[in-house]
Amino acid sequence: MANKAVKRLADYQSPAFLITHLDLTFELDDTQTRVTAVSKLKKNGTDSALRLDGEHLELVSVELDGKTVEPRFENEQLVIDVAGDSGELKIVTLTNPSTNTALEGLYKSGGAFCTQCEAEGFRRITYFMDRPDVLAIYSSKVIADKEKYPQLLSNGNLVECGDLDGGRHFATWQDPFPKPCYLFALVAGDFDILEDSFTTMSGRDVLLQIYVDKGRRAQATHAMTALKASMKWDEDTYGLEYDLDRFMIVAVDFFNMGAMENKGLNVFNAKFVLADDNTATDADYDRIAGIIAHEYFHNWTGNRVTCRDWFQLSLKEGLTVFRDQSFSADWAGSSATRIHEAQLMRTAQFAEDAGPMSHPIRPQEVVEMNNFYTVTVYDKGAEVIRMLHGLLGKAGFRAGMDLYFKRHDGKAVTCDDFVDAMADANDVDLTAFKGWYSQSGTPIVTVTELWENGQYGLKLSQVTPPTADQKEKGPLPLPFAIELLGHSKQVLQLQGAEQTFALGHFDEKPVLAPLCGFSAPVKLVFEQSDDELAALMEKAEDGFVRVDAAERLLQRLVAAWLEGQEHPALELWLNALHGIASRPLTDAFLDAELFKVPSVNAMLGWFENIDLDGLVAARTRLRSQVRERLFAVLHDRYQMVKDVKEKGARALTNSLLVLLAESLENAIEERYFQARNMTERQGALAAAVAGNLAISDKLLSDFDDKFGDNLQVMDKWLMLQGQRSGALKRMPKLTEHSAFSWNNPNRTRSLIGVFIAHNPEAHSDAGYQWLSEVLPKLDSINPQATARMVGPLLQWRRFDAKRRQSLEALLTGLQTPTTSADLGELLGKALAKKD
Ligand code: 7MK
Ligand code: ZN
Repeated sequence: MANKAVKRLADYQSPAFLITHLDLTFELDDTQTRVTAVSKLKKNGTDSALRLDGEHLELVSVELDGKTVEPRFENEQLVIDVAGDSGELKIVTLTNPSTNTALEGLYKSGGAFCTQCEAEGFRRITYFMDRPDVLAIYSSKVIADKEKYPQLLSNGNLVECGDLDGGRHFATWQDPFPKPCYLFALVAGDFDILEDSFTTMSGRDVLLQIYVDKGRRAQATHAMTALKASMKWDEDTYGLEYDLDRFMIVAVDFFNMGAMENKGLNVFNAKFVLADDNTATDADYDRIAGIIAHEYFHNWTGNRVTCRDWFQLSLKEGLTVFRDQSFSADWAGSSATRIHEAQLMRTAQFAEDAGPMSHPIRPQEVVEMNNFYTVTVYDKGAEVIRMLHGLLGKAGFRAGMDLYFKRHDGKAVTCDDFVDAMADANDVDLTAFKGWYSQSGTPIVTVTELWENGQYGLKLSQVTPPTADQKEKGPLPLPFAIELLGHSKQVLQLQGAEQTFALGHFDEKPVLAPLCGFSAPVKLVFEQSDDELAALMEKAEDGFVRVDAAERLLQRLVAAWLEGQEHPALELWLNALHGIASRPLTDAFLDAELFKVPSVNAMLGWFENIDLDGLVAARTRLRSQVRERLFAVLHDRYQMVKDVKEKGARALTNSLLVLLAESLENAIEERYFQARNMTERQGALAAAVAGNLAISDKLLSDFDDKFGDNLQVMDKWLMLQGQRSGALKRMPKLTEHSAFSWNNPNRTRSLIGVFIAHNPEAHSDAGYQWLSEVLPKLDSINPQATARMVGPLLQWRRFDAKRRQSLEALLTGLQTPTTSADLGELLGKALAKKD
């Protein structure tokens, strides 16, 4: 296995040199791109050894102050002795973009050149101090064939362009803002451009451009609208104005992640830019707006103020996710937005924290940085910021943000610097709160009701169980929002391990709605009666509480079923659904959530040990109970909403179709063929697949006929194929299908990633066998994308004895001399002996 050293937060040292300026020249060529990097160095201490990172590069020459030097290699770094206090270093290297299937550094995406440098991709472009605390002023001259690559882009402002011999041309860009190398970007290609402009709060005009594949300009209009709304929102909410004359977005097909906030030149996975009603669902539209906002917001939270080191990743990501979530809630939000955020936390994040990869939002040890772009750093990070926002209030939080920018603009800083700015601006002590940055794991909050002589109160206590990375835990301050049904709402601040709260006099014991709005990223233990849960499910004001109450009822029911017993929760759940479906419709988005049977993945979080077959059977049984008992009333509701041209109605219709699929085969077929947009079409198709209906084959093949030439849309098809019953035996054919490609991570994630995460067939002997063939192949092509797919397999210790044995064998077999550092780190952690 590729052996890479562990890096520790505790070992941080400031850089031995500063690089104040970097002038880059790219002579772009498919297989031999020549990069000339001229940097101005300044010693930053007494060490005279300049150590530069570099990978997959062919070194041509090194000159220091005009004289050729012979560098040495130490620990995979290029080392140059610099005698004086400053100097000018010129390095020439060659790189091969065509064979770069890892999609880090400079690579070809379709016919275009593009780059991805975060976290440590710049070292595949030239030898450099590839760390975020080295901030330089960049200029980049890009040279390429004019006919094939008419557009040459990089960060900042275009300062010069012109023709060269041999049919080539060039463009020179200058970025006036000092930046770390992970924010560098270059794109060269032949695109269509959607243009617009934005006038900032101080009256400057900014040119906005979205570069897309030829013929796709019209599909970028939603992204453009979202961009302008984001720019306005950041001015209105935080007083933050855009700072360059031009803002560019490029949509590319080959991209490992969602998008990237390179200064002035965001690069996006095309699926998060392009949309029209015929090809994108309502959820796609919302996701696009959220990601456009996220990358735009990074211009301040990430670029103007950046991270000192990669352990501080949540400084920019947790904060920016919180900002994009707030934007989405304001802009296009529904009552389900917050529920979806909570669901992601409770499924993916809680599982990550309970597994071998557990880490705090500020990790303390990292092997491969790519493995730490996690739901913990991002989404739990955002929950931590949300708690701060709640604690300080809107105005207090804004004061903290203002002070943060005043102190740290143009600098590379730490999470502590951020929390200190919040504390100082509000004159509060946040020392205990900082525990959220250093402690991993999910606190379990136990709620005990106190009810005596008409006095109602609560005792809250918390413990955090040990995690794979950290044995000792302490209590953390957390906001516990409650509603007393029919009475008041308030937020209780739990400060220590245990606290009691007196809540006043009542004639009858009130019904408690706990953890409103998912006010803290914690698990709840609360022996609330089944009847109270049913009441919350129907009547609580808070949407999250209603969906959570349904889940808590179902958890009791499924636990009983797994033991071969019955449970009264079944009747209560069905009655509550009946009540909701019979009353006048008030919130279709919320009902769309309530009329879903939790996925097997959601159920995994309910139990420590995974009885996979039992959970699959329980889910099937729940669905058939709903159909048998509630068909009439749910079908009435379906009839009522199915033709309403409104987003909430479409969401509710799709939930009802999935719930009733086996009884609605004809309606599903009709809806599929008469769909007015992709939300309806995909909803019908998903229902056919969820119900494993005979009609599925016909609909899937029609979808292929209609959309086979649009691979972005075909990802939806691949995802359904990956999820579908019988997927495993079709895999050889599916991977040969023209919509699939081993080299494109959108395709592999859709088919194989979804299969691993959502299809129980992955957990069969034949499934494990197939994965043992496919995963090494994927890893050799694209380590980062592969590492992001194997998460569910790392939970092997939670499965039954037979699967445990097979999974251990599968994971062990993946550890070979050619395994990537990315996958290797995950396997090593998952297989480590437990003490
Ligand atoms: C989101 C990093 C980038 C995982 C989720 C994103 C990445 C990975 C987008 C890539 C981002 N900085 O803006 O956070
Ligand atoms: Zn981000």
